[in-house]
Amino acid sequence: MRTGRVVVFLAVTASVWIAADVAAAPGQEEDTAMTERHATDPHRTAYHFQPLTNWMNDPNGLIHWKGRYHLFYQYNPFGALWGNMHWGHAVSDDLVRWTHLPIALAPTPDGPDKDGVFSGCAVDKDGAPVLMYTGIAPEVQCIATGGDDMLTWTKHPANPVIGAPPDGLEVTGFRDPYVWREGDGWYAAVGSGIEGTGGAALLYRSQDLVSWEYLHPLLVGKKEETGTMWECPSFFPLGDKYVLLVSTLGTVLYFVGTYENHRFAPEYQGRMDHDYSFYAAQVFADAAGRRIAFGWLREQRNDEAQVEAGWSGAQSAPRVLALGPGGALRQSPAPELESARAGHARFENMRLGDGQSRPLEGARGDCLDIVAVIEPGNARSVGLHLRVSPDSREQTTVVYDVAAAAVRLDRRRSTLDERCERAMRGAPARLGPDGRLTLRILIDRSVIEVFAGEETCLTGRVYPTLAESVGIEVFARGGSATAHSIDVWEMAP
Ligand code: DQQ
Repeated sequence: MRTGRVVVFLAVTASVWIAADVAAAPGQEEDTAMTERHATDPHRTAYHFQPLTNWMNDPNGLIHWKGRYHLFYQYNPFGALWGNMHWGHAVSDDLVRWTHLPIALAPTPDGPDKDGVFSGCAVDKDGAPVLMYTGIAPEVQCIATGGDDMLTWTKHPANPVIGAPPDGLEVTGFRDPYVWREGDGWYAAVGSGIEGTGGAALLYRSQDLVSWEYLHPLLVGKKEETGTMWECPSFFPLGDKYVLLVSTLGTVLYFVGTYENHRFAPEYQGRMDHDYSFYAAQVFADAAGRRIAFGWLREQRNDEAQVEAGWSGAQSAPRVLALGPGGALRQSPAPELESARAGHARFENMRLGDGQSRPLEGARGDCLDIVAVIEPGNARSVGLHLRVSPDSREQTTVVYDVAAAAVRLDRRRSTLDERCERAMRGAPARLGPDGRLTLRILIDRSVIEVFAGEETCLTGRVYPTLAESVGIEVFARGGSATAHSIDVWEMAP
C-alpha cells in the first residue's frame, strides 16, 4: 500500500485532538489503487453508507446537529476485519448522500480507552456536542466534548466517568451507553447482563454527564429467552409508549411499554429484523421529531472474502419508526431515499398462472427500489426472484408462503461463491386488510432489505458472481395470483 500524506487527527495530550499533517495511518491515506479497486467492486453499496475502505460495524453517536445528520461508526482503520476500534465519522444533509470526515475518536495510549473506543451515543449538552462511549479495557464509560464543527473532540479529564459496573452486580458485560435528557437530569442505559439471569439495560442518572449515579436495571431479560448479554441499548418515547432496543449478540429485539418513575414495564416484544445481517441498531430523533434507526449490516461471507475485498460492513437504510395499533414496531425507509430514485418502470395487473415466473421486461439492475403489491389469490406462494442471471444459476428469492403467513428471503442460489452464506430465513408477515401483500425491497449490490407488510423486516447480504445477475421475475406457485402493481426504480449511486 502506498504511503500518503493527509490530514488525520492525532492525540497530542491524553485528551485533546487536533488536526496534523502526518504520515497517514492505513485506511486514511489517499490510496488510488484501493479507490479504483473499490469503484469496480460489484458488492460495494451505492446508497447504503460505507466508509472508503476497511472494517465498519455499529452505528454510533447518531445526531441531527445544526441541520446536518452525523453518523459515527465503529471503525478499524487498519484492516478489513474487526479490531482497533475507532469512531469513524460522516455527515449528510439528507440521510442518503454522505461526506466522509476524519476519524473522530481513537484510543488514547495509556488512557481508559487504550484498547478500543467502543460504541456509544451523542447528545447536545447546552449547545455543545458530547459523545459518551465505552473505553476498553476493562469496560468503562467515557465522554468527549466536540467543537462546534464536530471535528475536534476533547476527552474529559475525569474519564472514565463510570469506572465499573454497579457494586454487587455480577455482570456479563458493561458497555454501549445511550443517553437522554429527562426532566431532572441526564439518564443513561448501559448494555449489560446479570450472571445467571439474563441480558440487562442498567439505568444511570447524572446532572452533568460527568458524575453518574446507578439507579436500577431498566429491564432484565431471561437468559433462556433473550440471551445473556444485551449490547447497544436505545431507549426513547414513540407515540404514547416507550421503546427499548437491545442487541442480543445475535439479533436486535425491541420492547414496547410504559415508563413511569424511571421504571419501564414492557407490554410487547418483537424482533427488529429477522435475518442476522442487521445488528447493533441505534435510534435518534431528528429536528422534525422523527425517530430514525440505522443498523450495522454485517457481511455474510467469510473472513478470507472480506480481506480479499479490503472492506467489510455497511449501514442499513435509515428507517423511520412508528408503532402499529397492536403495539408492534413499524419501520419504513426514510422518504429521503426517494430522492435517489432515477429511471422508473411500472407493471400492472399481471396475471400469474400456477408455476409461472414472469420476467419484468426492461426492469433490471443491482441498485433498485421496488414496491410490489401482490394478491396471492389461490396460490400457495407468491414472490419475486431478484438478481436473476439469464440461465437462473444465480437468483435470490423473496417469497410469501400463504399457509404459513410468512415471508422468506431465500439465498440458496444467490451466488456461486462458496465463501458466502446461502441461507433461507423467514418471518411472520401479514397481508393487508385487502388481502394483498405489499413488499418494499431495497437492493443495493450486496444488500437486500425487505419490508413486508408494515411490521416485518428481513435484511440479508448477497454476493452474486455473474455480472448478468440483474434480472427480476414475479411468480406464483400452487395456484394463480395477481401482481396488481410493481414499481421499480433504479437508484442513482
Ligand atoms: N460492537 C462494539 C461494542 C458493541 C458491539 C465493539 C456490538 O461496543 O457491544 O465494536 O456489535
